[in-house]
Order: sequence, then C-alpha cells, then structure tokens
Amino acid sequence: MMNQPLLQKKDNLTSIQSARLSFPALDQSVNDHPLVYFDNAATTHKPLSVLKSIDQFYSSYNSNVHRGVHSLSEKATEQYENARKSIQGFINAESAQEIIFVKGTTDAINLIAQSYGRSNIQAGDEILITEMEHHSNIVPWQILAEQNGCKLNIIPFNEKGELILENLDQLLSSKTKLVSVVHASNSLGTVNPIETIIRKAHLKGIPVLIDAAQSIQHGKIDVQKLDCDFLAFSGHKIYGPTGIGVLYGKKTLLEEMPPYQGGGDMINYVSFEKTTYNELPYKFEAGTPNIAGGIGLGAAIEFFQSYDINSIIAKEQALLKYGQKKLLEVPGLQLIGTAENKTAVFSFVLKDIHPHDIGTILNQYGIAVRTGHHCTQPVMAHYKIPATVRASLVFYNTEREIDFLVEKLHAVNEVFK
Ligand code: C6P
Repeated sequence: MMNQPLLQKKDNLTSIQSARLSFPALDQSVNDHPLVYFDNAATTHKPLSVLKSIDQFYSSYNSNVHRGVHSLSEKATEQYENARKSIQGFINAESAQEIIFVKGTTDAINLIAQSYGRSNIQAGDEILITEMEHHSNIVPWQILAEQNGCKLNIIPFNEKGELILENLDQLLSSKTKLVSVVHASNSLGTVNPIETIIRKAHLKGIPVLIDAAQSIQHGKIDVQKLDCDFLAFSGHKIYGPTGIGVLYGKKTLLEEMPPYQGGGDMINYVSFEKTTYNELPYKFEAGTPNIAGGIGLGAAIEFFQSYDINSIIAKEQALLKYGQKKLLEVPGLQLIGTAENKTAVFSFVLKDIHPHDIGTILNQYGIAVRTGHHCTQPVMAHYKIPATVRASLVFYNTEREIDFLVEKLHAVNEVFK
C-alpha cells in the first residue's frame, strides 16, 4: 500500500491539502519508505518560505540589529522588528512592546519565574499549576521555591486526562500569587478550559501565565480576548525555527518587572555608579538576539496565517477522529488521554511491549513517533506507566499515513506474539 508516494502531486488539491508540498523535508524516504512524520509535538517541519527567509538573512543582509547605522544593519533591524509586529498581530497583543523574543517556551517561563516570581512571590505564597504540566512549567517554579520558600499547588486530572476543576475556587487561595497552566497537554492532547481558569483567577486578582507551546499551532489565540497576563510559545512548534520563541506579557506587568539578564541592548545608560534600563521589550532581550530565528518565526506566522484557521482546525480534528477509531482496531492498544476536547495527539501503550521497541520498529517503516515520558513524568506517574508511544499530527498529515501506522502496529503485535 505504501509503495506509492504519500502525496499525489498531480492531484487537484485544495490549498489545505497541498500545504504539504511547501515542506521539502516531508518529501523523502526513510529506511526505504516514504517518511511519515508523526512527531510534530516535538517539532514541526519548516515550509520553504521560512527556510528562504533564513537563507536570505544570512546570504544578503546578515548584520547585527539595533546597533549599526549602515544599510545592512538597518535592514536586519527592520525585518526583525517586522517579525515582532507580525506576532503582535497574530496573537492580537495591544502593543509590539508586549512581544519579547526568547529562546522558546522554557526560556519564557524561566524569565517569568526569575523576574516576576522573585519580585512578587514570597515564602509561604503559592503557585498553582496542573498535574499535566510539561517539566518546563514545573521545574522553574521548584527552583523559585528553593530560592524563596514558596510552594506549588496542583490541579489534578481524571482518568480521561481532563482537569478536575470542582475545587478550583478552594485551590485559588489567598496565598496563590500566580496560576501557570498548559493550554494543550503535549502528552495527552487535552485542551484545557483556560478561559474559565483565567476568569476565576482574575476574580481573586491572581495573574495567569499560559503555556501555549502545544496550542498556538492548532487554533486562534487572542491574548486580549483571553485576558491572560502572560503567554509563552516556541517558534519551532509552529513551523518556525528552533531557538526562538515568544513571551507575551501585559505591558503594565512587564514594566514593573526587573530585567532577567543583563548585557548589551537591555540598557539605556551604564555607568559604574548607576545603570538604567531600556524600554520594553528590549529590557528583557540582553545580548545579540537570534536574528535569523526571529525573522524565520515572522515568516512562519505569515505562512500559518495564509491558511484559513478554521480549515486547519477542521482538518486536524478530522485526523483526530479518524485516528482514534483506527488505532482502537489494533488488539491490545490503549489510548492514554481521551479528553473530549483535544488536539490530534495519540499517546498509547500496546500490551506490555515497551514503547521504545514500538518506536524502533515503526522507524524501520519510516514512521517517526516519539516514545518516552515526553517531559511529563507526573502524567506517566498518574497512569502508573513509564512511557507511551506518541503520534502527534498537524494539518499536513493524512489519513493514509494513519492507515500505514495502524498497519505497522499490527505488524508489531505479530513480532511480539
Ligand atoms: N514539548 C514535546 O515533544 P521548548 O522546548 O522550550 O520549545 O518547549 C517546552 C515545552 C513547554 N510546554 C509544553 C506543553 C511542551 O510541549 C514543550 C515542549 C516537546 O512534547 C519537547 S519535550
């Protein structure tokens, strides 16, 4: 079945189906099979327009930003700042000053922990997170707790992988100084009702940070409508480069926060007696930034916005429904994470076969999945399993690829019979 190419290039495709053609890396064979790339939650592939934007930067106007008066530096600065404006428009931030370029989601959360956290959260105070957080929304708070004696409080989830919010009002206590929650879980796929959480936290005057690493690429995020106080995402999960991401913060909060790192570009004036800091967003962007990354992320956002978001959502949800049905045809397969509202993430275990063995066999057929704890060990502890196999899909994936995965999972079962 899979001897034909996965994509019939001459088909009369609609734009959402032909999107796949924009990704050169998808058009290759791995272990003599057409690549089936199901590791999109780890990182997505990059469209040609993103690759070209990076190439153009380095091959024609490579220069440092915010420093030179020469033409190349001016062009680099203009492109880099244009990317910031594209991101502002994309998430509907009120000002481009609220868009801080960081390395990624992890970097953004650490920035909040060390800047906002150290100046606003004290010993005995609480930070409320959920049981399904990625380690990057757990460990930065644990480091803060070691530094200042604050505590972590946890919203649990049920067997389907949905947050249990009945006790939210009690969990939001007078000690709670920040809520930091994942929008979509990377290991379960669950999409959390962040609107409710934000509304309830705000009723008690508690700010909310949203980890949008696994949601930014699957829908429309409007930070003003959500009214979140901070939001973090990584460029590489929304078709952009690695090493670049965004921290959005409300200007009033960012202005009050001390810098996280010191160095070039984040200052206004330096003397040995007193140093003053630059305005937003530069106050939080010390040193030469990832210029090519920022420009590449701008191109990725433009690429993403060139599609109708409702068509992307519809395609991904159709893949989710199809995959849920087909995967359950594999004897002994158990889906981990069956929330009503979820992204096209299939985490599963298959009998007592080790996920790494399954991943290794699938790779022989050119199928790329992730196996392990997915940096969510508390989620694995909840289900009392060490690891899962995770197939994570985006809109360039196809039902035929799911069929091929299912076919090869039957083969895995045969191997371990
Ligand atoms: N999850 C995954 O395979 P960084 O590494 O900083 O770009 O993103 C961290 C991060 C934060 N929150 C969530 C919900 C995430 O999924 C991730 C990254 C990848 O699931 C790599 S572990």
